Amino acid sequence: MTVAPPSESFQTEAATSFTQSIMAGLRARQKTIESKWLYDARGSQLFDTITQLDEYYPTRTELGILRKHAAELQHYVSGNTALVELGSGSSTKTRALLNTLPNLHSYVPVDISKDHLYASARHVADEYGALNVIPIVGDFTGEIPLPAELGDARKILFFPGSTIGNFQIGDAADLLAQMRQISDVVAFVVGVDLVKDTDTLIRAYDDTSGVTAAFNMNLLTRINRELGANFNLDGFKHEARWNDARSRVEMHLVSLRAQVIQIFGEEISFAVGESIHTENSHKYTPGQLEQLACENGWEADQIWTDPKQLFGVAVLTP
Ligand code: AVJ
Repeated sequence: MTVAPPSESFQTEAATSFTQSIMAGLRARQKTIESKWLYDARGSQLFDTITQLDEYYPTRTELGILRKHAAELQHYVSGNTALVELGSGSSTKTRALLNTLPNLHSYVPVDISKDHLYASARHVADEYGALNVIPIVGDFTGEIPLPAELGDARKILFFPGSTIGNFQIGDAADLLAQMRQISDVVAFVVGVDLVKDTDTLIRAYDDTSGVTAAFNMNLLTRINRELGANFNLDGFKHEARWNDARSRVEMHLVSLRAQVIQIFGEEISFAVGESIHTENSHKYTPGQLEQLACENGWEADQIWTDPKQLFGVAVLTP
């Protein structure tokens, strides 16, 4: 498999987009940073470590569900069928599908973090020699530039990891509606973390070993490195909060004192206790997930869960 590096223009555009997003977020009344920026190379490594933590149940639980049920997806594979994975980091869960669906013709991982994407795409290509692996660097919240070589292949969309939970409900609805516009989709497999007791949820986002704290704080390191800001990490702390009204875990970086940071010659001030809101992880009930799907052009064909109902994998059909 030959994987052409992204063009120079893509990289410049990405840098501008990052700058604009960070500046807009830090100027907001409730300071915020878009969670997609968590995943630079270091952030992606830290997230891979998070997935192994005792407290962070979603990855292993979803993997167990996929290993138990993936064979049922064979029903959707016939002739030229492609697995299109949205937001593939290490494609760890992908292997549960690729191992069980040997007749897949292509695998198309789509991710914003190009280095991570290309590395994991090469590993998949090496492991699954007969599979046509076509990595696409892109932000799946926009138009996905699916490769022309897919032609009229039937597509199984794969959106694991409860990444849909990062989206505000309205944006999640828009994403489902957008995915519904992709041609020749026969199934859309979506992993979603389910509502549960607050203690379990908070522990999953504020582990005792501090890996999630490092993941969140890495944003400030990235902004210092890439935008020349002067955040002093000792002046901030990671915080995970349960927002019951919005049914979501929120990650925040809380200022421990009144302080001012400089970025691009602009001063951004923080009151003591003021936070930068860096991520939302929305939690659904199976019923809420089914309703969201049905309102946006899909049928909830099945929702597979684990015995403790911690996590759900929905199989949506057009
Ligand atoms: C990969 C976005 C699904 O929201 O649970 C893990 C990211 N953030 N720990 C999640 C995350 C803190 C994860 N997603």
